[in-house]
Amino acid sequence: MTAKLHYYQATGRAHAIRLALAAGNIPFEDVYPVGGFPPSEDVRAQWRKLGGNTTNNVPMLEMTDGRVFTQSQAVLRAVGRMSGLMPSEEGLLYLTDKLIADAEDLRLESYKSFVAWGASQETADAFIEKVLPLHIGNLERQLKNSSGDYFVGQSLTIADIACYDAAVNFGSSRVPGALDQFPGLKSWVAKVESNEGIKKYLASDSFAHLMKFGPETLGK
Ligand SMILES: N[C@@H](CCC(=O)N[C@@H](CS)C(=O)NCC(=O)O)C(=O)O
Repeated sequence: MTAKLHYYQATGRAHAIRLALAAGNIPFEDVYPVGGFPPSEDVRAQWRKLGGNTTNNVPMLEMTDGRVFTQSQAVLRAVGRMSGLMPSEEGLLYLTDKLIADAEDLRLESYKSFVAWGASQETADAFIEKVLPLHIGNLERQLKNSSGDYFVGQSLTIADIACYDAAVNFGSSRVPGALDQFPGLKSWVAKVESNEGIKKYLASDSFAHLMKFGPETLGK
């Protein structure tokens, strides 16, 4: 038996969780809604039954021992604790939480700029020209302040995974070249991708078959 990650067949809000599971060597399988997107009322009812929330339940991680985790940021932290990707020192915990929130700020801005989901071309263009560079620059600034090659010192933590997901899946995959002005982040991206578990996952069929956010999401 393996853990089940309930979400759409897309990167979206589940992807940092997938990367953390991969880096932490926690086997998992993706469970997609029958009928795809948008989910049917039956699917939503199943998610509510399993996750318990009357609002949003996916991404939702169902563990082999029956525990079910919802809310992407909380799921990411839970996986971080299970897999040793969460720092233990108090000061480093604050920094980790703060970086996860910085990543979420970028993700929220990115979601606001999807032309296919109703954003104006003006909003999409502002994302490309101003909003994304602002957020990417803020990440680069903090990476420079780190005592090591990763955001929180010398080893990979869930802060790196959250920032990687935001900078790449919600940033440079939508705006190719977005990291070109940020050499520190560019070499850090290569480091994150060289993690054994992440490298294997990014080369897998499971990853290849996911819908990713590309330049077309910005009306280009
Ligand atoms: N705050 C939640 C938001 C979850 C959310 O908005 N999920 C979207 C997909 S990205 C959804 O379709 N949820 C449907 C549902 O759970 O019923 C989280 O971060 O997990």
